Amino acid sequence: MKTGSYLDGAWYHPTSERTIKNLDPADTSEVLAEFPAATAADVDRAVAGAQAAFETWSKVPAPERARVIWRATEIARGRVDALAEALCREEGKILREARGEIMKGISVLEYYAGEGFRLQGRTLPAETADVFTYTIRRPLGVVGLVTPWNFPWAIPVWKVAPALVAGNTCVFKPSEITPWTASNMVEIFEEAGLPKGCLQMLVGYGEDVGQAIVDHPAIAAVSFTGSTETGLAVYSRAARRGAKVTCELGGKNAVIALADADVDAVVGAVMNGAFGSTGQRCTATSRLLAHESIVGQLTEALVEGAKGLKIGPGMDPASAMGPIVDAQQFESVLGYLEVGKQEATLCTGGGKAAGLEQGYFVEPTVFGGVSPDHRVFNEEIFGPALSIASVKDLDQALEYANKVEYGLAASIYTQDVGQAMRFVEGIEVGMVHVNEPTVGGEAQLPFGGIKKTGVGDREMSTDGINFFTEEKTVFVNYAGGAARNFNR
Ligand code: TXE
Repeated sequence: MKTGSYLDGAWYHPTSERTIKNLDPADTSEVLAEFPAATAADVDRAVAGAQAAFETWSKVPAPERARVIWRATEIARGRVDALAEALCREEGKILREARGEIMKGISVLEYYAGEGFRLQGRTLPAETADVFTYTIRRPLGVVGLVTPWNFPWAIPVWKVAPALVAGNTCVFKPSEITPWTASNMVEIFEEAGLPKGCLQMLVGYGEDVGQAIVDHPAIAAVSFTGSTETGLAVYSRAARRGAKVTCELGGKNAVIALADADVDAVVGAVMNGAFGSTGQRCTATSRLLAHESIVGQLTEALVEGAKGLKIGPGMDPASAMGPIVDAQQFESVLGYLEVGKQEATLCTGGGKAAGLEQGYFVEPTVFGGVSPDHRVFNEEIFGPALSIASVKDLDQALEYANKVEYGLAASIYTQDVGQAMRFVEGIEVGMVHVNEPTVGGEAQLPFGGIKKTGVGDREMSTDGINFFTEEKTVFVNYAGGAARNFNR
């Protein structure tokens, strides 16, 4: 395992006093590695190296840049098991989910390798004869990428790949909780032949290295994923100095089940959405708004499902749900479970998992009788906790679903196409599902949300390329010097 930062094409051990202890959340006596923490001073060096690299990388033809991404895809494909194991051990999600995340990142790499052959501008008609007008896309320069721990492979990949293929160079700060997986990604790009300085990684703390990236005058754009509180602060600081910013933040996603819903399908989707990845997904299903005629039946089935989930270390093939990522998140989730017990009805779970005291394990938890003024209805818990509320019709479901300050994903279960389409129109989110779980995104589709979930361009798809480029509009007058007519 590489345990440092990566600067100018070499692994680098910062000499700061602080270290970052990488613990196994399934067994906190297990220290996986210690990383020396990079500091704000290292950001200057990282930016200088990235600026130098930009001079050559931005001039490499985009299809050639794409081939580097393609080689990274192939290398990653050859080491799926090792990547998944590292992810499982440092983040905690079960091995099957970790593998799924690695495969998702590989699809994103494939997609952006293809985009290198299509970095297209637009050709549009001019108002004047003999004038040719079109646009071209140009990279921004050095970009800053700050990522969270919950998808420590997929999120870095979906920022780094479009940034690089578009011709930018990157200063990347992974979450201090998951530096092992981040290092594995950097190693893959190194082996793929990415020139030195194009991807600078600093393993360090948010308030130090993260802040210095956000504030650095030579960083042209900041792409951030994390909490709403930090993200909004990042947004205002970076925007104030004129940088381009995109932030993907929290969620409080609802599944709506109307009276005619396929109950088994709802149960499957909610089990996956609420408890998959231990609920630590921005697209997690944290609310079920069920029609009053089926709310009892659904609650019963979900409670039974939650009780049957085998909790345990992600590396154990028998485990269906792993631990919470670290001590701080563990305390925060347990705190919310206490809040839920005070304000709603605890149907199952509600605390630490018995017999698993060596790690940060909590029980899958279901709250019933939740009302829209409860905190567990409104706030992102980021753990395996589901809040169920009863609704009388689609209008009320929409009112409840839209009441929260977030707007990432939502889903409806119904056989009535008219109701489904009214939901698609009325729901205030960035990603809408019909008869599908709230979780999931695909490389070629825009990913992101509205309200306090996001600001700036969507990620993945061509939107990822748009964020990491500027469009230049070109006017070519080939009329032999005749003046254009501006006096229409
Ligand atoms: O996020 P932070 P944390 C939510 C979720 C979770 C909470 C806290 O609710 O409970 O956030 O998670 C860096 N300037 N989500 O503490 O603090 C930090 O080092 C610049 C939802 O991990 O936002 C890390 O690399 N950077 C979300 C990244 O920001 C700073 C996914 C995210 O950290 C910084 C993750 C600063 N001042 C958490 N302070 C989702 N919806 O997917 C910290 N960082």
